[in-house]
Amino acid sequence: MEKKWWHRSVVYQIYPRSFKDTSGNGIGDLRGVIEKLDYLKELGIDVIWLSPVYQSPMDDNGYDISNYQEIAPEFGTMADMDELIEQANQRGIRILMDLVVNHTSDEHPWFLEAKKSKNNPYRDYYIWRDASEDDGVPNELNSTFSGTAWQYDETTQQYYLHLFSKKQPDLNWGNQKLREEIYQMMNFWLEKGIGGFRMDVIDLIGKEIDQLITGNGPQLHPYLQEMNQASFGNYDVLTVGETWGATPEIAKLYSDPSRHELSMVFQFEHVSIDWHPQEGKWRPTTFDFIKFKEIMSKWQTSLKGEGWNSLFWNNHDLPRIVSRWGNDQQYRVQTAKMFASVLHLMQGTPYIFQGEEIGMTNVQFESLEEYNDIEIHQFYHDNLKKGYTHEQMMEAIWKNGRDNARTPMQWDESKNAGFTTGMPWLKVNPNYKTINVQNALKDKQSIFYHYKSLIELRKNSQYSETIIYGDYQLLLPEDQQVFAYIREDQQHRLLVVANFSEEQIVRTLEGEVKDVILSNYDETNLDLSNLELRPYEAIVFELNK
Ligand code: TEU
Repeated sequence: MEKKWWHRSVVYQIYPRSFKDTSGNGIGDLRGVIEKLDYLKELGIDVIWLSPVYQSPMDDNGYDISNYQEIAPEFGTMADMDELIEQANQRGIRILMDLVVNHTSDEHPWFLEAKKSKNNPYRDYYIWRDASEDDGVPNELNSTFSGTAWQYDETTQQYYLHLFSKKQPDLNWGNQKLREEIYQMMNFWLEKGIGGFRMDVIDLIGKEIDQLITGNGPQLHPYLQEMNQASFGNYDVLTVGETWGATPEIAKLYSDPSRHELSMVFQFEHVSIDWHPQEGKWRPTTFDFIKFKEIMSKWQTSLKGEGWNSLFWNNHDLPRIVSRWGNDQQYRVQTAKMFASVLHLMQGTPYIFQGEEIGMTNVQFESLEEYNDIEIHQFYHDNLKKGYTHEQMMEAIWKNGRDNARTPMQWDESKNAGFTTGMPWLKVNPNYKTINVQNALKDKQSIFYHYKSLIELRKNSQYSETIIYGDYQLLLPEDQQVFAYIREDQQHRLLVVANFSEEQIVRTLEGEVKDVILSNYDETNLDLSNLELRPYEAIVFELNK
């Protein structure tokens, strides 16, 4: 497989609204990102994925775009954006823009035109259908944010499709003119020197609505090949698709280099493992550790040589990993480091979501009003109608609500965690006095420095090639507490062992320890035949070959 710069990269996701506010309006901004570039350089990442900063009515915090080539005033100006790209590039950091082209805002000029009349030239940029025979919605498709995916438009007496909120009408990718306009817009950004795109729900663009096909439609891959040819294929950039329905076989279609589509995709099999098959995250089920290891390992082995993995625990839609599957109280530091080690030594490109590197946790707001996320509010109301109780929904929101990830970044122990001098748009997690960047940077044993070491190992050590390209093998697949795997190439044999439980346990593993590369406890046991593992202990060994 031809080597690419992004095989060696570590990406840091910024949710700009919650990162750093410099204007005092309570909303993070681009100048805040510029201000913190040196912090990110210190961590060692070399790519930033910037969640949307384009002009938007902010119904879904920027995932509803009304102008792809303007910056939302609350985030700054295009001059700030240009400066960010340049200042980042000077530090060897590339910027990935979030490409949200499954839908626009209903305030995008295309949609404002489209809804004027049935024969408006922009009508066909969106998806319109007549009412069904019984005068109801055209079909049974639902929105990801609950309820029907169809919204009636009085003026033209037709419904339009929205797979997310009704302020996010879906674009009709079957329209060639629309596709060309999008490619031109992508080239506008590529010419500015960005490092690539993260592509929002890209698996939906090939949809066949009348056959009720949304994800993985028949035209999806032809469109991506066309997009590649008309835009980013002419640049040396990273492209990562958000693909909820991807299996390894599907992921290869996107990321096999010979197909000229994307660099890699985000798959979600592991992160939806404890969600109800139909009702999703609002009805959490138990976490099946054996299945979890099986899924992680399947992705490691099946893309080998034929595609590329992206590695992540968190993003702006998911709960915080330490709270989700670890212990965010007594063992928060050990847990955070354990999850980091297990992920960062796998094959693929790791992604860190802002705050993960200091072990930020989920939040529990008392009342629904304190939450901002549109998905939380829509599901709360719809599920109550379906028979869920208030208590049940609040529990589910505490566990899996998207605002867990979106509370402001905790910089220091000053008011509002140093995020803003104004009123933050979403309340700061009350634990900010202990969990913050200032404390993390002062303490050489902090989670931050553990991440830094992992990045250093991947990018700049004698083990780099083994970590990036080595083979993967799962050990102890049936073990209920331990996640252990080998990474190996001709030079090195690495063993990663992690205790996913709060118990002190002993295991027997094969091999002789040559070196301890990294661990999350002070002293490490070296005898693999009698390996004691403390709560959430994770050790990375080099073994004799
Ligand atoms: O997310 C896609 C998506 O399907 C999520 O809404 C997800 O299903 C849900 O939050 C479960 O956690 C992308 C963006 O990442 C998300 O922020 C946007 O709201 C959505 O697309 C629409 O653009």
